[in-house]
Amino acid sequence: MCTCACSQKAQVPQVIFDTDLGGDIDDVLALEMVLNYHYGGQINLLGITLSKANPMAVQFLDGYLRFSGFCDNIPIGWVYNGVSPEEFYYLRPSLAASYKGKALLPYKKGVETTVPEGWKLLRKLLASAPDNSVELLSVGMLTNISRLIESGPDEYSRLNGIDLVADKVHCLHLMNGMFGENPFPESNTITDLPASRTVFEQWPGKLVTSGWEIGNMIPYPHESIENDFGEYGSHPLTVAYCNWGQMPYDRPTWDLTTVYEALEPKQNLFSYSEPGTIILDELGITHFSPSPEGKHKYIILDEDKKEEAIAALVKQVTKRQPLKM
Ligand SMILES: [Ca+2]
Repeated sequence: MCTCACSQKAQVPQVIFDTDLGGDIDDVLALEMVLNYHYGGQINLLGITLSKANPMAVQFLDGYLRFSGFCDNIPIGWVYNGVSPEEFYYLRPSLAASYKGKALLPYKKGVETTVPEGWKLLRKLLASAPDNSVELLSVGMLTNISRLIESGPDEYSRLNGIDLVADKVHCLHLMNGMFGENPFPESNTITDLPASRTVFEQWPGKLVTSGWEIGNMIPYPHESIENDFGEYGSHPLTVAYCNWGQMPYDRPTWDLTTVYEALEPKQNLFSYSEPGTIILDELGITHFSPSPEGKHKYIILDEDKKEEAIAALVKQVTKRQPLKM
């Protein structure tokens, strides 16, 4: 049965989720969080764009949306000619999985059908959104976001990318960079470094990022994977998780922290740095310069809030579970 979270659409945050689903497993958990917020009517999910350049990512996402009851209600865009086509571990086995004789991911869309360019879909969705209304979340490489802000006027908007996001996006929320002592190039930053540098240098509005160190502080408990999603094999999240690594393992919650920071109303789990400017150097190392007029912030988690953070993320990931099959 298809689901449409149609009520109170105008009163809740308008959200676009950009993900490199198909790489690390935390994207699947973050996707489940976003869908649960949408299902619960707490957000209006306008669309999802994929920055993972493997075509099976489209099939996985489309199948996952159908498994979750959303059918064709949520537009999908894909990063054509992206930087990371590697297959990695869970796309193929998840797409091949079945439960009680039915495909677990009953996809209909693939890149050979009519899946638009990620940046083009972003332009379309932003053009029709109210001014200053969109929370734009990106938890992967910034290829789609970079292409968006470098785009020119088109059939959707007379504005160029910079002016379009300045008008429509309330805040850009990222999982990107690393703050604190001994920083190293963070994976999302370095995998498409030109795109990352373009976004940090040219994004015209507010930008909040969750650095590598935040998600790394909060391991997702494997017990939740084992216990909260029904019988093993009945949910694509658990099939993907168990194919990404050797169970039992507790994966850091990098992408989940971005979703929680962006979408949890009045969240006081994380605190924020002072305002400033984030710069990525030519090696992909993150540098932060505080300044009162700066538009960038990064999030901070106090050591004594770690357990609270784990519980909060698990609660949102498992909100709809177990599904009735
Ligand atoms: Ca990711």
